[in-house]
Amino acid sequence: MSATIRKGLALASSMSGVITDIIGRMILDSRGNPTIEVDCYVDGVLRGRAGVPSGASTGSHEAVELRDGGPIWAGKGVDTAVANTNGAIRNLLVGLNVNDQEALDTAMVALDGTKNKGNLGANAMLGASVACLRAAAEVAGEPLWAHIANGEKTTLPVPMMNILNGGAHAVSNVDVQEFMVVPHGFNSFSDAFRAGTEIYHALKGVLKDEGLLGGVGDEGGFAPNLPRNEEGLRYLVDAINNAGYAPGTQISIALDVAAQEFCEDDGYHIDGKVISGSELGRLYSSWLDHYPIISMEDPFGEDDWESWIEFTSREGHRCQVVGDDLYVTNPQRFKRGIEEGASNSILIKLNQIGTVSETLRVIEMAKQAEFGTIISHRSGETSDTTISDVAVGTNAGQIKTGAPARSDRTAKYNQLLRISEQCSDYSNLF
Ligand code: 2PG
Ligand code: MG
Repeated sequence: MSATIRKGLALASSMSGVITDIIGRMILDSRGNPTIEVDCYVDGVLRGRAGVPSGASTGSHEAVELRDGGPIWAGKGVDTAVANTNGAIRNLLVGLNVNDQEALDTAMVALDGTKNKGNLGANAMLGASVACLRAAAEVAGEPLWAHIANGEKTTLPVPMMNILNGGAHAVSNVDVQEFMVVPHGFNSFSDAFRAGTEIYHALKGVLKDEGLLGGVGDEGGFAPNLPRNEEGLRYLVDAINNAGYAPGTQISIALDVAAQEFCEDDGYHIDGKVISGSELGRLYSSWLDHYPIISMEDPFGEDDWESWIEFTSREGHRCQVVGDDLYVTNPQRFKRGIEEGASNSILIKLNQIGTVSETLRVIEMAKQAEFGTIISHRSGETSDTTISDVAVGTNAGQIKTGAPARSDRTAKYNQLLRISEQCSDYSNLF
């Protein structure tokens, strides 16, 4: 045996899984705002790196994203969060074993000591948590999705592709934040993804013909001004037809209304009118009658439980009703939603709660309650692709990660294409 091989074997057998360093730094996200990147070193080697996303239409009950405030970076600096990563979090995690994610996350939660992660910052904590997760998979020599699955069932998710952007993600008059196509009538992820992408390009043609093609929104979808929100549904159906697919059987529509953004004290401000939660619910019912919509996210404000319950009990049988700002991936809020029948599905965002372990527990809660689960990006993203592996590894069934354009969005879809070479099971839920 050569000396080099002997040295290599000795090194491998001495690999303990001990975290030897945690390094946080500022990087820019897809909107040009500061965010955090964290590196996790195990036995002296860089094994895991994570980039932390950031929302624009954030729920007020989300865990705290620590920003510096002040004049620099328009208040969005992350120097304090980076200092927390390189100080308190590093001190806590160095010396612990990377394989026990639960222990690492529990220790961080205890160190933070607040209910909303306001002390260390959910952005700092999530960066460290995901960097450790990625490092553990690397040390184990497993693909991340397989490491997360830990022997349980895995599937490629149905993609929800946001091809027309409005709300807080676009400079337009459209209130509804996301008009998505859901290519569900296919036998593989890659066929579904191709169809959704063809429709994205077909929509570009439809909007161009109407003189409505301008820029794109934060998630890569087109961002036209429209006379009424319903017109967005019409254009999506036109694009589905023009691409040669069957609306309803092969391709359906999902909306993220993000209604909190237009929910005021006097009611919901939509299409230039002010209406009640019940009236808004009836508007949605008429959309459900006329368009192939299979999923409605955040149809009402984050604390308007009554309207959620009324709508889910009337329409939950024909449409997925998804809580995002309503639940903020928080087990307490989600428990209430399950008990009261406020929705039948939940959107999962790691940075809303701040650690990997807590996220996985909420996904488990959803499965127990037979709720649908959608793993989601944020409107501000990095090149990090962890959510793709989380979607496969937890058998979540659905992912939403924007348009099939702009590398912050395509990074996630491209990772799913890579995973599909190894894991061919496709979740065909609808
Ligand atoms: C949402 C997300 C992602 P943001 O509302 O679901 O699309 O947007 O990250 O701005 O909250
Ligand atoms: Mg949402």
